[in-house]
Amino acid sequence: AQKTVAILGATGVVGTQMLQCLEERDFPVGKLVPLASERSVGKTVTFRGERVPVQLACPEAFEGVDIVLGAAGDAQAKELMPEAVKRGATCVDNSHAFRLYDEVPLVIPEINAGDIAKNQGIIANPNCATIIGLVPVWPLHQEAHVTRLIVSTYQAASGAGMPGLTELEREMACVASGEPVGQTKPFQHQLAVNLIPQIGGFNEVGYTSEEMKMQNEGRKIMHLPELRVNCTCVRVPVMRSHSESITVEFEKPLSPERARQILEAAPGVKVVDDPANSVYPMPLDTSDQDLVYVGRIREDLSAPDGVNSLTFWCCGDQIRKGAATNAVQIAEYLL
Ligand code: 2RA
Repeated sequence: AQKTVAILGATGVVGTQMLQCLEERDFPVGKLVPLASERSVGKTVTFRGERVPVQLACPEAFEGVDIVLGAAGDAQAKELMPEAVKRGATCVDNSHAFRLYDEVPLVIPEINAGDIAKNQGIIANPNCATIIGLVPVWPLHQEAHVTRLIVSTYQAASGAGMPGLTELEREMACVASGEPVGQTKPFQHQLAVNLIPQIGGFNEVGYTSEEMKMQNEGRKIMHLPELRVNCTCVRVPVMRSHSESITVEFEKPLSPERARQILEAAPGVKVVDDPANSVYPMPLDTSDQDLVYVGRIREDLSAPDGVNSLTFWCCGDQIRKGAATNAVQIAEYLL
């Protein structure tokens, strides 16, 4: 049956991508309700070739809405998602606001689609780096039981939304022309020809909020409360794909060859791994598509005797599988 679908944050990078995913996946949208803040009211979005006016995001806007795709920040999600649920909608929210609430399923469909049915009106979309890292980890876990992850992420500017994309483009132009970069918002420092080892704020033991998401969300999604995670999240001068170097410790032995075999059959994964010919995942190849590319699959030479450990490299589109596509895939389970 056709659904009335609202997109909260319809004019942002993720909201715009959600529209494109709904079209591509032929989602049964009977009526589209694009919602945004005051400054975007009056704009239009294009959906199935038609221009649809953007409405003000407010509680009343959710009257008659069946499904809400949330692409707004934590504060607006916290204020408006419960209002939408009150009016009978089911929400798939991409903000961090509800991800760790016990009553809110946190879902990557390739891993825990079964949790969707437990929702009480809100289903949370995980953080982009969590999604891109766990899509390949999960099938390996199913065979060899993961106990520990050591992750370094190389996160694209798009993670900071349109402001991140436009700032990196601006800075690259400055560097090319020899002009001083000047301000660096939304980043703490200049990103062009640089790396910034900070995404979010630091906690009292020196980890950022982004790094703690990998541990806290990973435990909830994979139902592994004992999972041990050490994560370092770095902002890199790349437009829209996140990359991750992941070392996985397992209870049982798992060879690189067997891991490659498992990943070649895994949902949402594409194995791109021929180092002898310099073939491996790269952001230039993974942008604007929905699969997580995995390569550099190899034994962890540093593993102590008796510890089963593998290392691999993966890349995925942060705006698509890292946010919009994953949310629409969850919404497909609500039909
Ligand atoms: C980032 N994961 O990359 C955060 C939010 N998208 O900035």
